Amino acid sequence: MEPSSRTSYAAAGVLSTLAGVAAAHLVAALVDPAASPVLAVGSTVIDLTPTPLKEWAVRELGTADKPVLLASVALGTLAFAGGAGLLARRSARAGAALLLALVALAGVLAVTRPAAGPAAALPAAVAALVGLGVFTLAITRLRDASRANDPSGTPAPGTPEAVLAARASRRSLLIGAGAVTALSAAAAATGHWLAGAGRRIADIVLPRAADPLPPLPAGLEDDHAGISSLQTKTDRFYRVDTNLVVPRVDVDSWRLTIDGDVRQKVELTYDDLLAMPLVERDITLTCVSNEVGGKYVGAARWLGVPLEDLLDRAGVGTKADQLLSTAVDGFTISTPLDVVRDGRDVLIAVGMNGEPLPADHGFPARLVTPGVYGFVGATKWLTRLTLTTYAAKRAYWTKRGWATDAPIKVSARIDTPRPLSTIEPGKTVIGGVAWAQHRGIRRVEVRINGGAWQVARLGPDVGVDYWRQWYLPWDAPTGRHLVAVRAVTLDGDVQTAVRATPFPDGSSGVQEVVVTVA
Ligand SMILES: Nc1nc2c(c(=O)[nH]1)N[C@H]1C(S)=C(S)[C@@H](COP(=O)(O)O)O[C@H]1N2
Ligand SMILES: [Mo]
Repeated sequence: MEPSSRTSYAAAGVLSTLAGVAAAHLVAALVDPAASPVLAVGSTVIDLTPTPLKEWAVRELGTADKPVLLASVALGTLAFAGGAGLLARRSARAGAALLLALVALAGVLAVTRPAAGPAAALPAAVAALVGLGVFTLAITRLRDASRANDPSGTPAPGTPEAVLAARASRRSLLIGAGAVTALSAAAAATGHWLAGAGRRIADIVLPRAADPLPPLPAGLEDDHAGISSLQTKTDRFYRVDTNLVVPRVDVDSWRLTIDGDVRQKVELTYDDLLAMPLVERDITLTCVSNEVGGKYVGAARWLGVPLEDLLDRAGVGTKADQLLSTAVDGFTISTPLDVVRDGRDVLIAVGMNGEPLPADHGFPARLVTPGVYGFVGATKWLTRLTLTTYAAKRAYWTKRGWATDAPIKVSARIDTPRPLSTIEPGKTVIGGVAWAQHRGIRRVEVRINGGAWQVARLGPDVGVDYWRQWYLPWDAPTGRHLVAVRAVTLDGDVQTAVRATPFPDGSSGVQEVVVTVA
């Protein structure tokens, strides 16, 4: 066989897999977007990833962790597909069997997802049909082509007829491959477009709060460049979740159900929810994976229905000790019932910074619980609230060893100067944000080169559930300096210097940055 033949067989495996995956993606868009093979495999990898590896990925890759994972799954799949193609050079049946095994795996994973419906197997079935169809066709063509080059075939090798025949068969193979690629791309793109259709978020007009908050005061960022803005812009708000692609919820068929230990089960449509009295609250969210000085924290104005109003409608029983919230994809979060019922402003939020929640942040509705890390109180794409017990049900992260109750630890962050930066000597400021949600910040202190803790000036007070901007004017002398910061809560708790990793209930320690003044 000619040297290019191995490549051709491997390409046949890869192309037919691409065709199968693309067709499945299109069908998935129509029946159940998350059942698309790539997503089903990727999501399972996420769920099975051990906690230390996940922590590493969040730390080292940040929000790039998901593209990296998707690319790895895609590369692994294509390598496997290429292998199946090579195998088919010896035995077409063995190659096909290998591909079928790959599809079967994706199918099983799609069907066993927590939120999988009866249609979840359909995309894999289509992948098998299309993928194996293209594969069989391609392998048959390749065999014919190599037979045409074979000395035993007609016409005799080396004759002009043979050269022409070989060229023609190569051309038809290339055209076939091109057609498969183009059709696959079209199918995948259509699938993507379909999955994004429905009532568009941008077309939704939210009602106003019954008692709207005044606009926020001017923040320190106006006077001191580098300090995080008092309100985080929605498109700059950190995003943390287990989703490879965020759920696109069809708001017209979406329901919020409150069940479990309640007097009566309550079911609300999106419009029912919007018809309830809405409130506005300024609340800062923090992720438990945030390292000291990290960026997984953001402050926004949320519009929503007080959770208490919904619980009152349902009538909470006496047995429950946790509020188990479930997202549309089956992801779960447990929030201690005594936390959500202690009078704090827990919301079923529908709006963020004056707009409907974007898909990334939980459209159509999410839970917002001030004072606890996101993994115990900020369920996005919320669809069910179940009053139950910790003995009966364990949530996604609880099953993986993370804390059941996780109040946010007091923490201060230096935004400016940047770590390891070089700044000019003379008058400048050291500044940033500090948070201790639901306890509030009394004081922020800065220490330069191990000297005394100096009290920083604070920005506007937006309430105990919100972060506080701070700055310390500094006449920076030339040299290398070590700057540290810590915060003190309203109830006098001083941020500890004792370091803790994010696992299992949040990081601690004091941030120190090295700055060169020259
Ligand atoms: N459905 C769902 N909700 C979720 C998560 C998730 O993985 N899935 N992650 C939680 C975590 S760990 C955090 S920190 C917050 C982050 O919210 P944000 O992405 O809007 O900043 O969402 C929480 N809600
Ligand atoms: Mo988180």
